[in-house]
Order: sequence, then structure tokens, then C-alpha cells
Amino acid sequence: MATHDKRVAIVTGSAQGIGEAIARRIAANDVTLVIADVNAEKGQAVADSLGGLFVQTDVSNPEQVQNLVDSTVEKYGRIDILVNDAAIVPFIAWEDLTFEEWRRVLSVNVDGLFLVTKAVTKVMAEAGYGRVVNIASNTFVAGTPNCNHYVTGKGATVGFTRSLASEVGKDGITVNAVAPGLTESEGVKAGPHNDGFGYVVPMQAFDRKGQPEDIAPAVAFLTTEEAGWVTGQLLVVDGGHTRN
Ligand code: NAD
Ligand code: 4PL
Repeated sequence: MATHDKRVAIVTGSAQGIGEAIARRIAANDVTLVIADVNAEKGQAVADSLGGLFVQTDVSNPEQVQNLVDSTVEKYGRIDILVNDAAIVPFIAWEDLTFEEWRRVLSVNVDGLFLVTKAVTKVMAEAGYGRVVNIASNTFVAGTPNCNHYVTGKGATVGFTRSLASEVGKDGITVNAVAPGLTESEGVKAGPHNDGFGYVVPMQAFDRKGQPEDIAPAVAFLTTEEAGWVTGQLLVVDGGHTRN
């Protein structure tokens, strides 16, 4: 197996929305992209447009996650960058939140974070190098209503980031989190969170809706060689909506 001569990045949830924008921005840094998503049609289209690899993956499924890592290593022989973006973004009042719905969201948003990171950092540690960025949310800062399980999971994402950074520094791996504010992704646009712009935008420093392209450059910076002294951090990217 010949090792690929460019850096290789896995971005989960990159078939659309913020994950797609992140994949495109990282690709612009001369990085080869692996698109991992449950959505095969859109995921394959993004991979084709970037000349990368698509691996259909449910991040909450251990076998599919191992297949993602094995397929990447088989094709490229390296994984330099991991962005954990895949998540379910629900809208449900506390009164209606069931344990089943709680588990559905946290199995993807938190168990998925564990499974993908566990498998990828093993490969990174062997190489002695890695950049991991976890997509959190400013809902953890703002205490946003109607998605208690989601906000809980984004808090877990911050804790996961801070703790893991301490353990994998010895392997040359940095681990950081980026917390977007309300962003006009395909997912948000199609659901009830779209109404949130009405009260979120006035709290921002800028009078417009956040776009996936507003989030991607901050994520891309944390995946560079030059970001090597930054680890365990939470970077809020929300047009000034919240002050961390
Ligand atoms: P989106 O719904 O537009 O896209 C999410 C992508 O993740 C989709 O392509 C979907 O197929 C994929 N996905 C869902 N479940 C998956 C699974 N089990 N395995 C693999 N892929 C899966 O969402 P978005 O708004 O672009 O959100 C992306 C990330 O940004 C998420 O982590 C979300 O929590 C975070 N975020 C979003 C906002 C926002 O306002 N849009 C704000 C803060 C944080
Ligand atoms: C401010 O991450 O950051 C709604 C839905 N409002 O998912 C989010 C804000 C949502 C957010 C988010």
C-alpha cells in the first residue's frame, strides 16, 4: 500500500450543510477529502466534485465506522484530519421529549463522536500526528430551548474535546471544538429552527443570517499544521450572538 502524498481528511456529515462547506474549505488547502454520511446520493456528489472518496457511514454504527476507517487507510494509507460534524438537529419541547427520542439523538451526536474518534485516533497515533475538530454548538452557551437532548450532547462534545486533548497530545494529536451559532444549512432551512433567526439575528453583531461558509474557515484553521499549539479549546463562531 503506497501512502498518499497529500494530507487526508475525514469529514462526517459532509453531504450537505456546514459539513459540506467544511469539506470544501479544507479541500482548498490541498487536502484529499473523505466524505462520510448516511446520505449516499448527496455524499457521493460532494466527493465526486472534490475528487475524493465517499464512504456511506452511519456514525452510530460501530461496524460502519470501522469500514470508514479501513476504506480510508486502504485507499490512502493515512488520516491526518478528522472533523466530527454529523449530527441530528432536533426541535422538540421538554414536555414531549421521550427517552426514545433522547437516545436517538445522543446515539448519533455523542456515541457517534466516540466511535469515529476512537477508530481514527488509533491510526493518527501510529503516525504521531493528527488534527481533530468536533462541531459543538452555541446552544450550549445560550441554553437554547426545544432541543434539551441536543444541547446536552453538545455540552458532552465540549467535555470530550477538553479531556481527549489531554490524553492524545503525546501522540501529536490536537483536539478542538468549534461552536457555530444558528446557521442557514439545508437542515435548518427545512425545519422549525429556521424561525429562530428572528430573535437570534438581533443579538448578533452583524445583521444577517449565518451561512455554512461563515463556519468553515475557523474549522479549517484548526486542521492546519500551524494550529499545532492550539488544543482542548472551544471556538465560538456565531457572529457575536453569545460571548463565551
Ligand atoms: P444538516 O442537517 O444540514 O446536515 C447534517 C448532515 O449530517 C447530513 O448530511 C446528514 O445526512 C448527516 N447525518 C445525520 N445523521 C448522520 C449519521 N448518523 N451518520 C452520518 N451522517 C449523518 O445539519 P447542519 O445544520 O449542517 O449541522 C451540521 C453540524 O453543525 C451538526 O453537528 C450540528 O449540530 C452543528 N450545528 C448546526 C447549527 C445550525 O444552526 N445549522 C448550529 C450549531 C451547530
Ligand atoms: C442558536 O445548533 O446554535 C437553534 C439548532 N438556535 O441547532 C443549533 C441556535 C439551533 C443554534 C442551534
